[in-house]
Amino acid sequence: MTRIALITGASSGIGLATAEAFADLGYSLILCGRRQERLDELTQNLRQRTSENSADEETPSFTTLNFDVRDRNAVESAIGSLPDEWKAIDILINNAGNAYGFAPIQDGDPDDWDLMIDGNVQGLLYVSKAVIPGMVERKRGHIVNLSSIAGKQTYANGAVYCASKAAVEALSEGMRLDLTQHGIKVTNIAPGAVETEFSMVRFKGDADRAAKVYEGFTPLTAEDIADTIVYAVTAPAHVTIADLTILASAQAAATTIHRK
Ligand code: 8X3
Repeated sequence: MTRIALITGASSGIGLATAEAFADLGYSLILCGRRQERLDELTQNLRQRTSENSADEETPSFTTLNFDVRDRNAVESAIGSLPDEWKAIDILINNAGNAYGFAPIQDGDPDDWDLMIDGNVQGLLYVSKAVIPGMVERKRGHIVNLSSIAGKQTYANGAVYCASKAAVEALSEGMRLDLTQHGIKVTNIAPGAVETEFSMVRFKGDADRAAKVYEGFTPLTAEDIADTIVYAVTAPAHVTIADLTILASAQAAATTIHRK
């Protein structure tokens, strides 16, 4: 089998773009998400894409795991159920995560807070716990955690989302401290404004409000972030890309965007 990568949140946005970029590299993929139909569709597309692209090389394989990262038992049993040929995961992309709601702390909805902390922090930990011990045993691996500019700069109305991403920053550092000695690389990726379903989820389906986030400038695409992830995972063995912040050229800081 070719190199194996497990990607959470693979059914859309940065996860999906990373799946495509990795398939082009010939990696075999464990595509994880909550929407099985989307994962099936993605698998079909990737099979077609790789059969067209890889004439001589070994064709990568694809499999799917359907779970919500917030459900600890589901995470353990899904990843634990992988057949032997899929167990030796080389690369873990902790991408699943979302923002829910945009409000000052006094008006925040605790259900939204639970979704963000449970998904962005606990979920990342559950998946990591299911994958890291095997990497330690094999003495190799690469973990890529999707943080955000929001993990480095807190902004108004986003306290809990920013806190959840600040936790991801700390976990990336902590993982690197614990795992470097076991031959495992850890990369923290902190994107700024990327046009995906992110704002639709944050604003709970308010399409006009979501569109306004990306008005008057050229935002990043999911593919831009996938490119940086490829850069990190294809770096030479002696190089760790520890932490990358990627902003749109019109974005100077989390909430400073120069719009036309
Ligand atoms: C997404 C980027 O700036 O909307 O994490 O928080 S931002």
